[in-house]
Amino acid sequence: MSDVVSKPRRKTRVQTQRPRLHKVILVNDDYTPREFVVAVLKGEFRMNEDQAYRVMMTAHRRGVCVVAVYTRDVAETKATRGTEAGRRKGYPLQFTTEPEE
Ligand code: TYC
Repeated sequence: MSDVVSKPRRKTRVQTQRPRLHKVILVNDDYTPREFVVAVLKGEFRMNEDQAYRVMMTAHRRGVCVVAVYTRDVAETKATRGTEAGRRKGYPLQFTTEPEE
């Protein structure tokens, strides 16, 4: 029989990783009507009129605006749906995604 007794490890570190969040970003363009952008933000991102108007105007003035953060799948799905809503009407509206730092 073996007499080797190994010391138990003093600490087992259990680390639960949170999923990295991804930003959905609204990109300005010169053609999509403001009211349409507001309607897409309300329909796809559960914003009220006031929130949607502010986000639209921020993108309009600054070029881009972060709309919201989600897990990667949700962010990509919402960005695609928003972009497609514009394309169906012939607008170049664009939503992109980017991982949070
Ligand atoms: N710049 C557009 C206009 O003047 C409105 C607009 C705002 C379009 C934000 C896209 O992400 C956007 N009609």
